[in-house]
Amino acid sequence: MSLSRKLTAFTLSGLFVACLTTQALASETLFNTLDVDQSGSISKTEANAHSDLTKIFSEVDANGDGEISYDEFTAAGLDE
Ligand SMILES: [Ca+2]
Ligand SMILES: [Ca+2]
Repeated sequence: MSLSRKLTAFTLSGLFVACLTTQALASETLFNTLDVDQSGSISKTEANAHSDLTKIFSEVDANGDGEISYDEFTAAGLDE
């Protein structure tokens, strides 16, 4: 690996750590990861990939429309 490639890898890992340590950014990143199709909400299908989320889906979906919005996501404290 060349020196410039090593530097690039180091910078990228540094950015990743910076993201993880920023709470607001981390919760948004988590939400975006779960929202696979980037529709702005987590559908039951998307939640099914995560058994823990499937179990609490109906509780987190406060308005019962079958999708978890970002507001419902943060209100449930899933970002903590
Ligand atoms: Ca979605
Ligand atoms: Ca909802």
